Amino acid sequence: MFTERELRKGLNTKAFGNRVFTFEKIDSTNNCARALANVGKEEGIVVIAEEQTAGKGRLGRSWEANRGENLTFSILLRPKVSPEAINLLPLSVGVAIAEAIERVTRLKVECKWPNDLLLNGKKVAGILMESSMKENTVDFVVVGVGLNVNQTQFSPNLQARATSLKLESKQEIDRARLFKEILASLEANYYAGLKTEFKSVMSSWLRRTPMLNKPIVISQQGTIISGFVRGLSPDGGLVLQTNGTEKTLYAGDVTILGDSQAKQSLDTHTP
Ligand code: BT5
Repeated sequence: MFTERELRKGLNTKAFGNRVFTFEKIDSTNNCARALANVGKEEGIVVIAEEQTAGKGRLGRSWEANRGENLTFSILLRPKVSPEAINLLPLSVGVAIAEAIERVTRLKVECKWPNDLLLNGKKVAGILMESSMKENTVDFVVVGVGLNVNQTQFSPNLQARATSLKLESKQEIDRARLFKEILASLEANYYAGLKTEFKSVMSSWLRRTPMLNKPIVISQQGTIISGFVRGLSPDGGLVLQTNGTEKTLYAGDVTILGDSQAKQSLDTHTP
């Protein structure tokens, strides 16, 4: 099991990871980080667990990760930005993690809106942001990261869609080293992002996405919308061209269509 000492040794950050709470088993690192936020803990503390019994995704979905093989952690942030700006924060986190993974593995990481990282088209990481407001300002944000590192077997429902750094690089990854690279990268991107209310991250995110000008289908709690991705709005929404008009979407699950699927479902949306 990780120890705080091992995870902080050689860590090159100012505030991120100044305290690292390590757990063998916990319900969800996001829940724990939120509880710590509610008792006034400072920005930069991290909660990391070898196993989560109720790891969460968005909208009540679950995050599955084998014990001791991955990175599942949450970081507490108290960004002094407008509430609208925090929609861009998961994009900044995605870019930061992608950069750290590339430094350690040389694999090419892509960003998928709103909160996924992909390797060869498969999901390698998910980001879950939970925020709390006080009098119309941001009180705190907990950013949870689930990253598949050395896991090589996934449950049947995930097998076709999930991958890990080990599966793609054919190498066992030093999780503690990767964690420290990620924290340093997160901190650098976060401080740089604060200066522009995270708008500065948009160009790096767009460079990393396979979605631009591609046909997609987006599902929003039962409603399905299809169209071509045209970019990001200034507050982190996905700009979609659909039936000749542009729409900005703020939530949903995206499927990027392959050429043959695109022809079938988007004949009427040719740009
Ligand atoms: C996410 O949600 O991708 C955000 C996941 C965040 C997990 C971290 S772990 C540390 C922290 N503590 C928590 O409790 N959570 C955070 P979403 O976009 O809703 O995707 C969830 C979906 O991804 C599931 O419904 C599955 O289809 C799929 N999935 C689950 N586990 C996966 C895995 N290990 N790899 C790839 N896909 C997975």
